[in-house]
Amino acid sequence: MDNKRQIKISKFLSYVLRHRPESIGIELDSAGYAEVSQLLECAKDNGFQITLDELTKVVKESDKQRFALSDDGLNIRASYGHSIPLDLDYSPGVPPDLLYHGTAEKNLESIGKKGLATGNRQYVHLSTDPDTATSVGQRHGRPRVIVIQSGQMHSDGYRFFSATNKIWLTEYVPPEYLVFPAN
Ligand code: HQG
Repeated sequence: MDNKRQIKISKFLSYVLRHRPESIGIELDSAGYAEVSQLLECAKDNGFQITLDELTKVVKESDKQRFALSDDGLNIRASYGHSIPLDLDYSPGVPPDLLYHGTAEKNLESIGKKGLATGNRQYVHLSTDPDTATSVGQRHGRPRVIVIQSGQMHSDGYRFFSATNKIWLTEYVPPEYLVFPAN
C-alpha cells in the first residue's frame, strides 16, 4: 500500500469514526467502537473497499495513533478528535506540568479572552511537545504555540485524559492557565 492510499484510508476512518458513522450506515457503541467486519462491509457498499490488512496497517502505522483496536481485534475506534457525543471511557490522569496547544495566529486574541474551547469537538486537544503543537497549528494558518499550565490546572481540580502518548484532552482551559508566545 502506498503512502497516498494509507492517508486516504486514514482520512476516511477519521471521518466515519469521529464524525459521521451514519454516512456509511454503521453505529458506534457508547465507547465509540465500530465492528471491524461491519465497517469494512459498509465501506465497500458505499464505494470504498478496504482490506482487513490495509486497515490493520493504517492503525499500526498511524503517526499519531489515531485509531485503536479492541484487544480481540474485532472492534475499532478513533482515539481522539470526536465531534459526536460519546462516553469514551477515558480514565482521568495526571498530565505533565506543561502541555502545548498549536493554533493559528488569528485565533490568539479570542483565546486570550475566552480561553481554549472545544469548538466542534468533544474535547480541547493538547500536545505533549511544542513541535507536535506547531504541526497541529499549521492546519489552521500561521502556527503559534500556546503553553498550558496543566499541572496547576490539575491541582486546581480540572480533569485531563490521555488519548495517545502525545495527546491529552480536557474540557476547557480558562485564560489564566495560558502562556502566550512572545511576538
Ligand atoms: C481554536 C488533529 C478562537 C483552536 C490535530 C483550534 C489535533 C479557538 C480550533 C486534533 C478558541 C479548533 C484537534 C477560542 C479554541 N477562540 N479559536 N476561544 N478556542 N480555538 O481542528 O486542536 O491530524 O477542532 O486553537 O492534530 O486544531 O486529524 O482542533 O485552532 O490533535 O488526527 O479552534 O485533530 O488531529 O480546531 O485539532 P480543531 P485542533 P488529526
